[in-house]
Amino acid sequence: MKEQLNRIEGSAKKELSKISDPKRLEEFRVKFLGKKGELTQILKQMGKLSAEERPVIGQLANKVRSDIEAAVNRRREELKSAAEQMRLAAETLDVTMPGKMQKIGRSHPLDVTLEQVEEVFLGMGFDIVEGPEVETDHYCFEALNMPKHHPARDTQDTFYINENVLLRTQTSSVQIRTMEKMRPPIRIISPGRVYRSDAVDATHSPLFHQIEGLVIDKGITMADLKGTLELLMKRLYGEEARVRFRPHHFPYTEPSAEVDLMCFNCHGKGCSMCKQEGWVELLGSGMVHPKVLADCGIDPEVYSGFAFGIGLERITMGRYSINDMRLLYDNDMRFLEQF
Ligand code: 2NL
Repeated sequence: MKEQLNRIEGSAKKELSKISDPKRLEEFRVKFLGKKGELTQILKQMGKLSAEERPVIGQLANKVRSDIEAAVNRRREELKSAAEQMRLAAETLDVTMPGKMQKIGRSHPLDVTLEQVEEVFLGMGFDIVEGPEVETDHYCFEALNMPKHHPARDTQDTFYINENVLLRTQTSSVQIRTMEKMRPPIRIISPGRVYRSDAVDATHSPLFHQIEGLVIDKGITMADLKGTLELLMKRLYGEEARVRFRPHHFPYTEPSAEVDLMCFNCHGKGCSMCKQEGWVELLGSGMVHPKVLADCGIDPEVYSGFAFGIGLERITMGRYSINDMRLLYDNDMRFLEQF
């Protein structure tokens, strides 16, 4: 019996060292120490022993049991800490690894210019007003002193939806709507999409963007127009920007002026960039025609005002030396990434 016990202890310890997962360890424990385990089977035969042998074998059996128990517990702890070590190793973060590059979007050059223009005018107390792109004949032409059969209404230039409904050709329609609703003083800009039935080329697109401005109050003069636009141009093109006002004609302003910017390349001398002019045309402007004011219910004897219209594409192309308008619409990443 003594031999049997020693053999069990020996084979238990040998088997235990090979066990590497907790499930097998539990099976092992049941096999040696459980109610039907090998050790119990032997202890059941204790009755056959003599009175002298019984305490000796009993003591040995208890020692074997507690030895195996201790070994099982030790092995369990070993397996637990090995598993923990493996988990920690798998979860280790190397904070020195290079990060994944995130592609960050950016503003479109047209948006950059628009936001800067808006900022300049917000700073001067203007409101930003938007309105419908599908307009009626009244808001786009009639109210702007362009009656039926006026050349500007030509179907060659305007997208008509029906005889009375069209895609706006300028955002003046928004200014008219504002003048009909609000009493002076009025200080607004109206940015937005406008449409002309033009073929696409380097300087034309059937859809482009305009920013119009309108100021109506008592005592507004051409000097206010000049000061406002000069400030805008210096903000957009830098303090060294030089502008000139050149007489022009629009049906909705009187007098009217086009505003030119001195060519940055040749400083007015004339070069290939300004087509030998020395100046580049930037925008149209003027004092709101008395008839336009009167038709909106504003007394031209009491109030006066100025208005202007800027092509967003044109000033953006000027600022970044972009020579083809189509680049602004193609969404080619190689182009957009440069801004
Ligand atoms: C251009 C530049 C311009 C206006 C737009 C305007 C608006 C109202 C009354 C009077 Cl409500 N004028 N806007 C004025 C001058 C020029 O646009 O080159 N247009 C063809």
